[in-house]
Amino acid sequence: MRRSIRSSLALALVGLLGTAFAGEQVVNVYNWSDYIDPQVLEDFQKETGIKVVYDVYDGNEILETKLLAGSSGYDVVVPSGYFLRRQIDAGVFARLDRSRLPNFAALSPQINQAVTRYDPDNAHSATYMWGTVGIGYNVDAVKKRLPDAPLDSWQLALDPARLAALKDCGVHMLDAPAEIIPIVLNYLGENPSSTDPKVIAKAEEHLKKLRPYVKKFHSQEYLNGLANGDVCLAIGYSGDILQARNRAKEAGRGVDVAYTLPREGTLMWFDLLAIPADAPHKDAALAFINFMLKPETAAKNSNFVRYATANQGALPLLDPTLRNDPAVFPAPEVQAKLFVPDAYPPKTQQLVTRTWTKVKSAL
Ligand code: N2P
Repeated sequence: MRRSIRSSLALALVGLLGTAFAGEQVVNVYNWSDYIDPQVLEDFQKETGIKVVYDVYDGNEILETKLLAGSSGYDVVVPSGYFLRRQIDAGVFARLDRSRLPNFAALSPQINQAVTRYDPDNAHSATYMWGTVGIGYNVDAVKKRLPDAPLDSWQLALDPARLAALKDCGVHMLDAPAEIIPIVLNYLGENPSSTDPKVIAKAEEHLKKLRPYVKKFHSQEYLNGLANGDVCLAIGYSGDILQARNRAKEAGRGVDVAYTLPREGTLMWFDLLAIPADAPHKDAALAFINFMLKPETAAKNSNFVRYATANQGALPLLDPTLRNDPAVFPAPEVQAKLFVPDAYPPKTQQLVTRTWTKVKSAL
C-alpha cells in the first residue's frame, strides 16, 4: 500500500515535470507565407528538441492588428521595417538579448546599418531578408495583348490604358496599401514617403482609374496564379514571383513567367525577426532566431524562397543562379533607384487604410 502511494506520487511528479518540460519546448512562429524552407523547421526541431508551431500571414497589416491587440501568443514574428518602427514605438517588442544570439555576427553590417532607421541600434530585431515590389507577368499573354508595351517599366502595370488591355487575362495587386501607395506616388513623380493627405489623395485618384482592371487584391494568391496561368500580371513581391517562375518551369506546361524590377525604381523592404514583449516562450524564440541566423540556415532559406538574405555569411553558400540574378541582387545603379519608405505615423497609416478601402470598393 505504502509503496503504491509512493510510486503514484513519483508518477505524478514525473507527470508534472513532464508537462512543465513540454511547456518550455515550444516556439510559436508567425511568418509570411512561402517564406521559409520547411526543412529548416525540421532541422531546428531535431537539433534543439523545441517544437515549432508555425503559422503564416500574407501582409503586414494582418500581423500589425494582432500585435497591437496584444497577447497574440506568438514568440517570433517577421514585420517589414516600416511597420516594425511603429510597433517598437507602441511597445510591442522585447529587446533582443544579443548574448543569446552569437550568429547575429553573420549579418551584413551594411544592412544592419540600413535598418537602424527602423530599429535604432538593432536593439529589437535581426534582419531576415530584403527585396522589392515589382511586376510579375506571363510573357506570352502580355506580349499578345500589348506587343509594344515597355516590359521594364511601371507603365505596364500602372498606366490605366495598358492595364485595361490585360483585364481579361487576370490582374492581381498586393493587398498592401503601405507599399502600393508609395509606388503609385513615385510613378506620379511625387515623394513616395509623403504623408500629406493631398498627395495621398492623388494616389487614390490614380488607383481608382486602375481599379476596374484588377481582378483581385491579394498578397499571396498570385504566386500560384502566375505559375498556373490564371494570372497574367501581378504587382507582387520579388521572391514570390521568382518562385512562381520556377514552379511554372517545373510544371512544364509552357507558362513563362518573368519579373520586372521597373526602371523608374521601386520600393525596397527589409523583413526583420522580432520577439513580442509578451511572448510566452522567449528562450525558445531566441534559440529559433539564432538558428535562423546561422549562415547555413540562411542560405537554405534564401535558396528556397528566392529572396536576398541579409546574412553576409550565407552569400558564398547561395545557388550561383540566385546570387547572380539581378532581380534579386540588383546592380548598384538600379539599387540607387530603389526607395526605402519611412514608417507612416499612426495617423497616416489610418488614412492610408481608409484610402485603400475606398479604392478597393470603387468600381
Ligand atoms: C513572402 C513575402 C515576403 C516579402 N510571401 C514581403 N515583405
